[in-house]
Amino acid sequence: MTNPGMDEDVFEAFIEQLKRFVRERLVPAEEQTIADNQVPDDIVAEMREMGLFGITMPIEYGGAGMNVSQYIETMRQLSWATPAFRSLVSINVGMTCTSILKQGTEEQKSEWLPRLANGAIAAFALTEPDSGSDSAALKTRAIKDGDDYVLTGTKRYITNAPFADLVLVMARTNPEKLPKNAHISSFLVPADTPGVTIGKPDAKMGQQGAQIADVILEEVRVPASALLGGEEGKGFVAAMQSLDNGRLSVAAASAGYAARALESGLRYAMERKAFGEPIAQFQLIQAMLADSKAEIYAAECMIADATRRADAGERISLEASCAKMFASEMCGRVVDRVVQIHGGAGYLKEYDAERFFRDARLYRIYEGTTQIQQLVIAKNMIRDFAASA
Ligand code: COS
Repeated sequence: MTNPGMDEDVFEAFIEQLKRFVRERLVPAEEQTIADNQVPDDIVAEMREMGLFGITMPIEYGGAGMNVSQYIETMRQLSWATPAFRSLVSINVGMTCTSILKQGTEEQKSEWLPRLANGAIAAFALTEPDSGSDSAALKTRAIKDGDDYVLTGTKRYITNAPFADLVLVMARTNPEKLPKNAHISSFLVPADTPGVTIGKPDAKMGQQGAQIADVILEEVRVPASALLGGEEGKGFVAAMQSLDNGRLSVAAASAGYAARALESGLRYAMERKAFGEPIAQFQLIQAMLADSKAEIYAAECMIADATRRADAGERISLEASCAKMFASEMCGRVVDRVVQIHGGAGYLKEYDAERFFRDARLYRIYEGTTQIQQLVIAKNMIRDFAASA
């Protein structure tokens, strides 16, 4: 059955309000966010007030009950502004909410979803120093001890770790690799649990304001009720389901940011004169503008199709990977052209093109590199072919 999500009229009014908020509040706050490497407190408070941290949580848990299409459209609109703003809410409303909703027990949903919808911040701790793309090789251990589990290990590049109230930790409940990666389980770990240390935020190429850091777990004792779903072995599937969702969010972020960059390229091309006329009149500039526009439109169409299928209840691993791969690579091409349109000015910090170029680079890496998306796509093609043969 198709998930109708939020009432369509209410959603449209919300998007209009969001567009104004993005242009009137977030874009002017970009400079400070980048300089401080942190979203300003008053902006976080306004984002909470708008309900942005709870858009996907069902209404009975204090959220807005958006379906996938609506949530992803919200992420696309938010991504007109510098990436830090989407980054702050996306782990709550995307990956963490998906894991808890799909795999959590009723008690876990009632305990965590209302808090997250209210603006408690979540981090999703899958990646480790020795396991990035090969998630199932993670080393963090969770050992059963009476009614508790004791977690030990290090998680790396964890978005929002410095601000997190809750860390969803993927850990091994079995030292051996089990079929379908059933050696992995997920744990809901409050960030203030004794033994949890957050490392210094990593210095990055771009996306200032979105912070990442290590999460170090030293004999962190949590009750068995922290085990997601109350059953060992569900952590990998939960992570992959969350990643399907997270990949759509990165696709939307790429499409939204590419549109912002293209607008700045178009404006510059209309204002900047060469040989006595605006450079937008030159066909080689027009080719860059047109290719960018067409590619953004293609990404938007892919995202719309994938999210519609997700709302119809289909498994969309292949479509999410196609959309993430295409949109993030496309965003890289668009920001590169926008630098080119700016010419020498495109290389200067004074213009936005330079930071668009640095910020966009991450979209091709996180939530699975382009190469991982290729693996997922091909794997699904082969499986579907074998099943239909
Ligand atoms: N939905 C539901 N179940 C899923 C699933 C999904 N999206 N993906 C996997 N599963 C389950 C299935 O049961 C699957 O078995 P079948 O394929 O027989 O149905 C099982 O998990 C094992 O999956 P798979 O065979 O794909 O596991 P691999 O160890 O081969 O996974 C990849 C390899 C590379 C796909 C995976 O490790 C991955 O996505 N890595 C990238 C991680 C990443 O994106 N990190 C970014 C940072 S985290 S924010």
